[in-house]
Amino acid sequence: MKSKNKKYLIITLCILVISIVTLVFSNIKKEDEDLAVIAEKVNNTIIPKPLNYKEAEGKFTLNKDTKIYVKGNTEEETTEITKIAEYLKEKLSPSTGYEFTIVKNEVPSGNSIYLTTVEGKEEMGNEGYELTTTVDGIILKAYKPEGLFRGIQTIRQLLPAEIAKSNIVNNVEWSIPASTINDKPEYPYRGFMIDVARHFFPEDVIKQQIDYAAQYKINRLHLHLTDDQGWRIEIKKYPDLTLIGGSTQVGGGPGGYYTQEQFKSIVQYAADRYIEIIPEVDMPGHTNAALASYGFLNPDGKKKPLYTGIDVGFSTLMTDNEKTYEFIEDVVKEISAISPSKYFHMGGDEADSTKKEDYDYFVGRVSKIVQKYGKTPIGWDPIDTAPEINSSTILQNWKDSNEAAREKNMNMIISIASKAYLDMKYNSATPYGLDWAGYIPVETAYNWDPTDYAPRNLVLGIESPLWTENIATEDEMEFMIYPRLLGYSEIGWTPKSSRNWSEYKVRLERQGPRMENEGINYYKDKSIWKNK
Ligand code: TNX
Repeated sequence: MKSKNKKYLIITLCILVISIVTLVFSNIKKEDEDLAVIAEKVNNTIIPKPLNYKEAEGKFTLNKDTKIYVKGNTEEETTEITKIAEYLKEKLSPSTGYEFTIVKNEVPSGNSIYLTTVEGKEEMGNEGYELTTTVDGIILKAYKPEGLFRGIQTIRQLLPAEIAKSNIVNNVEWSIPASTINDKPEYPYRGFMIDVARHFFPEDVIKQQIDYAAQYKINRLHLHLTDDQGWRIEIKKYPDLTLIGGSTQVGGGPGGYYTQEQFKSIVQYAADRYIEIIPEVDMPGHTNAALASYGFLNPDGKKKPLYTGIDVGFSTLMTDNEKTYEFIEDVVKEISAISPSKYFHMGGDEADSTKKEDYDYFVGRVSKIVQKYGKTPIGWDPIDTAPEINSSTILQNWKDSNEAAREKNMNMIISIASKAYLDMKYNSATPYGLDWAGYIPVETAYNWDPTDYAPRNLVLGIESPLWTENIATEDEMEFMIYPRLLGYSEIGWTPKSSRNWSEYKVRLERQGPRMENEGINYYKDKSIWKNK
């Protein structure tokens, strides 16, 4: 080829490559912009994103005469729905200043919010709902009261952000765009976890976090009640577990524990928000607080010293001693009696001081004790690798090592550390938390799916754990949980095919003022909230 021709060819090729690259990039950018426009237009900033949202003409505006009507299929159901109406009223009254009189078993006649299970369709499932807003009012219909509770979270988010304030706000038009929403969750298990063992958080802090999470349709809170640094639940037969084992925490602070009455009160508070509390007693490792409370749990019969550092993997129960199993049975029995959840979490992680064969024997045997008290065991991996563990136990998968669980057809809760851990820092500037599984910026927290790790049919749902080695106050806790929990709630609720980061980001931005008005100390990520 002549050198002149060669030159032309190279120039043409270059132009072609540049054009393709420009085209691709401009398309990506355009897609982002389109999505932002869509989110703007539909006025739908709801998180988690509903399955179906159709906007219509007009709007419904709340005023001082708006009433809440309730009607169930039975008197009992009407009573339950009345409680949900009271909850709604509690959320709408402070900022609007309106009274929202509740009316039972009457047909609503305009200017109303009607909560009903009458004609609620079975295919909606327990948590699904249908929300219709016209100029006359709102009709929220569900198969079960639980679906109504999820639906009122949508109502809250359709109102202006000032609704979340706790004082009266004047000069706001409290309107909702006319629309129809059909909604139900992708997964039945959408949880978060708080480690109250490394740092103790009192009852009122836990209740506050439950109430915050309920607005994003979270339905499980797993409490990590015991670890090396603390035992946080009263066991009547073994008072020293809390008197000694609950007396400190990481860093040497005073620690604390829940009495059984306090635990029951947390369970009830959560149940009123359709959130199930799942108690965890971590074993055979992570047990120093128990070993420090009772000599009989140790090979030499002597109590271990209390521990306030943050190492893991150094403690173990004696797997070959009958006293250990008697102790566990007593503990499981007392907790099961005050915990209505069908699940009991038996830990099983990082038992680095337990030989593998002892670990296998131990978790197999403890899973049977748990079942004896009517509960389904949940365990962290590698519990699935123990031969006696089968599909009647649920794996909480944090390490992407669920091969045995797949072979055994075990259900799984997905909590992959590098995606779902609320204690991982957002970036190098995050003042609290850890980074052993990497940083988890808001986008990374959102941009994954449980089916990246396990087959769809085995996935029960997702859970995001907040470990608290480095998290000591409620403010720090909220900073780590929010806004990432909103993304996790959407991963659990909204089908993968309807989720997209660029569009989600627009909705998330709009949630900022709501969280702010509620007093949540969220991390104001500059890439989302530009002017904060
Ligand atoms: C691993 S994840 C642990 C916890 C730590 C956490 C810190 C798991 C089942 N065990 O003991 O608190 O890492 O991120």
